[in-house]
Amino acid sequence: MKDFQLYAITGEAFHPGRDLIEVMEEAIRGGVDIVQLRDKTSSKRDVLQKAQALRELTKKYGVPFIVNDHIDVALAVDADGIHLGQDDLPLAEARNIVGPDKIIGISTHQIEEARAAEAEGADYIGVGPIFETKSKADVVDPVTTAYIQQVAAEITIPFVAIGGIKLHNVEQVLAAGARRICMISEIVGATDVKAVCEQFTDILERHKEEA
Ligand code: TZP
Ligand code: MG
Repeated sequence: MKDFQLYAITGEAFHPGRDLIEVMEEAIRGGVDIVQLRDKTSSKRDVLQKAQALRELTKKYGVPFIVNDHIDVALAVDADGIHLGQDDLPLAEARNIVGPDKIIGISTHQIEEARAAEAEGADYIGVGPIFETKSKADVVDPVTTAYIQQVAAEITIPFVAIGGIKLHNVEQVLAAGARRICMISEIVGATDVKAVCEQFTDILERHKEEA
């Protein structure tokens, strides 16, 4: 898959009164280089409609588009991939459905899950929640930056750190070995979405130069 560093997940609850596509376009213009539609409450039909609009937007900017949970919606809109949790369809079954060319990302919370995802052919893994987050229901306890260090030392597929990442703590995440970061609230809940993404992009680029 095309590499990425700044991953934005949708979270419409964080921008009441603002249009989903407008917010995500600002994020992309600020440097977001992969977008995920995550919607745990809307009807399938509404998720499909949002996915269609986001597919159009991401295609315009050449940014990969991932759909959380809904494999059927991902296929219907020709998304670039899907993101699955530990309780979703097993990777092998999902791979059978989407075929070899789609990106499959898996959320992991411990090194055993990361090893399994790598062995089973995931394209990338999520590593988190690093810090406390209010953006996910029934979330497990923070795994802390110690889990980033473990994954960085052992796992060879791309991994993205997620969960409670903010401008004020992102340096800890990068110092632990993460090169890709993923956020909901800090990005889509920002007053100036583009400016926040530009700041994250600058931090990531600076870190690359120092590495
Ligand atoms: N998976 C692990 S933590 C999380 C998800 C979807 C929520 C991340 O949201 P935020 O607002 O960046 O903490
Ligand atoms: Mg899921």
